[in-house]
Amino acid sequence: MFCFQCEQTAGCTGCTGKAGVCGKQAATANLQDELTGALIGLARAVSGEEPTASTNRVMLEGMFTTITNVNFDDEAVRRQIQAVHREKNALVPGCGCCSSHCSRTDDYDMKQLWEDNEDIRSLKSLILFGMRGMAAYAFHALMLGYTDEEVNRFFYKGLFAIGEDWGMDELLPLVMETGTVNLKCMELLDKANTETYGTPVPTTVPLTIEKGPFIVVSGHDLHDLYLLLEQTKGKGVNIYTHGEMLPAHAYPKLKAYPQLKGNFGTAWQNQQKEFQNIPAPVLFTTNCLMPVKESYRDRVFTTEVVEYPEMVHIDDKKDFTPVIEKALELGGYENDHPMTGINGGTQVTTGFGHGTVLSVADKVVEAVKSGAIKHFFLVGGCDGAKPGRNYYTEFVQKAPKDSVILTLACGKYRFNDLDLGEIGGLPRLMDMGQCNDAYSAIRVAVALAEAFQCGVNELPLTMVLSWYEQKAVCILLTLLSLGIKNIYLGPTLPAFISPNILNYLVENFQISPISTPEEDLKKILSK
Ligand code: SF4
Ligand code: SF3
Repeated sequence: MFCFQCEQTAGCTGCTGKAGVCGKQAATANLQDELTGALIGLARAVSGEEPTASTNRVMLEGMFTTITNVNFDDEAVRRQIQAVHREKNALVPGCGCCSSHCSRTDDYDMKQLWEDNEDIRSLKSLILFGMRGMAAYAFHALMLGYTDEEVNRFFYKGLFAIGEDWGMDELLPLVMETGTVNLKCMELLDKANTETYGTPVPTTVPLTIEKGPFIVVSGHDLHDLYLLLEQTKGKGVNIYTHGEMLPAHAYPKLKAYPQLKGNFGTAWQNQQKEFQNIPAPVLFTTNCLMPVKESYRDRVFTTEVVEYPEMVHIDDKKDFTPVIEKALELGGYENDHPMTGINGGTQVTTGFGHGTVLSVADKVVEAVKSGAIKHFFLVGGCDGAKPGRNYYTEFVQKAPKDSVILTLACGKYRFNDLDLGEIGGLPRLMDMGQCNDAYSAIRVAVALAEAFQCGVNELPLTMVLSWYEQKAVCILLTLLSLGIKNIYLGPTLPAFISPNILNYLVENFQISPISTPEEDLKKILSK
């Protein structure tokens, strides 16, 4: 196996051997490569043909399946490969058994990519991993009935390019285009989420688990949460969000369910500790699922493209009865069970998306003009297991009191239970939502730039990002495609960025690896 798509990759170079650091076995990694190769074959078949809704769905599911911490199940990946082949055969019937085989629609062998020149491999990896992240967002939007032709089309274009013998000049613009299309995709998902469930409103979320049966629901898919809320109506089963599902509490139509009570635990990398002997089932709708431990292996359920060997999978019919029955059987805690965030806080807040922040735009602009707010920091992105991520907690703690911290994605669990007080009538810490809600941060930045009649890079705004998996890759590409400079990135730089490509990013976008909170704050604030 070879895989270097995430931040915890072995030795900061690549996972090889029997299994990856995430627990993905070599056989699964190889099958995922085979799946990606088949998707490239599908992209080849699509050039000249019209993909159908079913081709698009198979494309999104296939790409989503290969994201870190999503699918550990060989059988499931095999089924995906077969589905891709079926789609290809439907598009170009007879191509596979043609007597004058031209190899035009053949599957691609991913070894060719992994063994390519390191700069080409780097650019193609940026496109591929960025598209994997984007596929998850497009999939969530699709589940709510929203889809976009330009977004769908780009997957074929990008994958086709990966299979071609192209040079840096042809690949670099495609890297940027991945970012541009992902902005569109995040916008689509924002529209899907807010039109379906309402505009998020500031919401306080308790961390205590009330006594009695409950279900923990993890991942990014709001539609799955909605279906679960519907199916648990009047059943005496409470629902707690976990990880990236936390921002769901802020959507009016989800918030309206009385059984949606609070949030369980912290970021994904703590799940093996936090789920130990948990008296409730856990439902995973997306990443980040870690290898399941013995003490809770009878209570993990998966749905959508998440699968893990021997865990019960809820299929597309979305009948969550087995999860609900498990909750009733396990019974939950006997008494209310207080839990805290990483820093001992007993509640967190969320719901500061673009709708909320822009509704008080006058207040924000006034606070900047009066000097009450001197700087904005977007401290957001993924959390992770490797050491060095305390940087983000310390950064937030050490940021001057006249600065506002915007945050999003699961990296916020490092500091979202801290009480940072208020500034100009606004909370100093504002959670904008999931990673895809980077769209909100962009909307706010653009609106501020308009209000101050300057470019986004001239605003007193600094992005301090943490990455782990491929969704962070597509978001980073979006920010770069918008020309946003001076981003601080950590905890380490991606292994798939070659020294030459890094130089390019530093020269053109002044990306900096994080150093220490003190040094970085000094550098940022002295500008
Ligand atoms: Fe390694 Fe990350 Fe790939 Fe898992 S996803 S095999 S940890 S690089
Ligand atoms: Fe987290 Fe896995 Fe990336 Fe949506 S849940 S951000 S790491």
